[in-house]
Amino acid sequence: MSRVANRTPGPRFGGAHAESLRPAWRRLAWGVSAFVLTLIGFLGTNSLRAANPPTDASAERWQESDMKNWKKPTDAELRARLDDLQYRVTQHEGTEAAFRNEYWNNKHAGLYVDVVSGEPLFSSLDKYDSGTGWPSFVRPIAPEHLTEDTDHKLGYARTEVRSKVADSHLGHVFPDGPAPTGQRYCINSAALRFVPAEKLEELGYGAYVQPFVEAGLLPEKPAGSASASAVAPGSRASVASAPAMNAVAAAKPAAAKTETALLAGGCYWGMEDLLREIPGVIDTEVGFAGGKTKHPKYEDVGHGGTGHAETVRVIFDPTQVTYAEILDTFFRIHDPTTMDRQGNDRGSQYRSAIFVQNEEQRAVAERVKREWNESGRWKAPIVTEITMAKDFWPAKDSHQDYLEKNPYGYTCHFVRSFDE
Ligand code: MHO
Repeated sequence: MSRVANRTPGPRFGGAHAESLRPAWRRLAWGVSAFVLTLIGFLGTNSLRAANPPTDASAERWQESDMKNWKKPTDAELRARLDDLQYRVTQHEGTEAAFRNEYWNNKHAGLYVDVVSGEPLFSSLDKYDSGTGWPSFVRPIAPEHLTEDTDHKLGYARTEVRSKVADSHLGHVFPDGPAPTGQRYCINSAALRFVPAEKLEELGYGAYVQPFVEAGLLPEKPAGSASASAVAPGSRASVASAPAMNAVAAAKPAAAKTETALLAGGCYWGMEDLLREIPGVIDTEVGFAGGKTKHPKYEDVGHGGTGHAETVRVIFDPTQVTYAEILDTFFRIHDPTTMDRQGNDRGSQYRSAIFVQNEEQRAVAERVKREWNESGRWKAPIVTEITMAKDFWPAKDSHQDYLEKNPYGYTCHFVRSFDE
């Protein structure tokens, strides 16, 4: 489940070392608005779609020039072409349910286009995790692709966002987004169609490829290029995170190089919820490590005896964040001084552990642990286990990104600032 994603820093970490916790009121406010809008979504439609993996773009090739003379289909045609939810959202300003829509958690690289006309609207390069359960972007692909208008439907002013050509209702924009724009484009998945980066060219969106190339997510265009032979062999691997195939190609796909950290610090979904916010973290997954039992289930691990600890696998880009910086956050988001215990959760499955991938990681882990012990920030000795990683067994789907799916779910984790 390796996902090469682009992430804008989440609200809880301003930088690699920052420890600012998203203020509780803000989390609550988002939670409440998510709940209200979810309710509206429920009342507004009875055809909620389950969260599916991103669908492939339609085989139809899009043409920018067609947009000039584009005519909106009749209402009857739209009803026939769109599913109920797409029709209700785009044509009647509907709102889909939070967390139960196609793209809120889509981390693949690509373009989001209007479901009706195919006009490009948003890029994964501008997508971030707002915690609301709707796809959120810091900006549109270009301002002229949208129209914005203020409405008062919920009793207060909101700025509605519509697509320029098809005039589809898309969602709203709020002024509480992260840097660099401070904007949060909160968009309904049902108004969008996702075109994966590697299909852009083929499906008529070649003009939008370049930013993905610059981000190291797509190879340089080989066709007609003098440098084609130098780029082609290994560069496609940059999308799939595979190693470069030869030295020439290896010069390019630096962005594809990822590193893994395996960290245990109590209930894994609470740990994951904070680790995923670190800028430079590409993907997280919860599971079990440090024990012997093969294919362990959550229930087995909970009964003890498997030796496994609830663990988060963190895939990160070492050009953006170092292993030591990740460990620094690790020592802030859980209490590493309680043996086989985290808060109310007791048992060896809740122990504090760093499962290192190699001797290099072991040396870094030992050093960071020592520095944290010597800093005296924690008032008792740190008991974190540092052992060589063996197997990592992913937990069931419902436990992945659990606190995103269940914003009010149990957690005992938070970021300590230690008044620095
Ligand atoms: N005390 C919590 C722990 C959850 S965590 C995934 C619970 O039983 O829900 O172990």
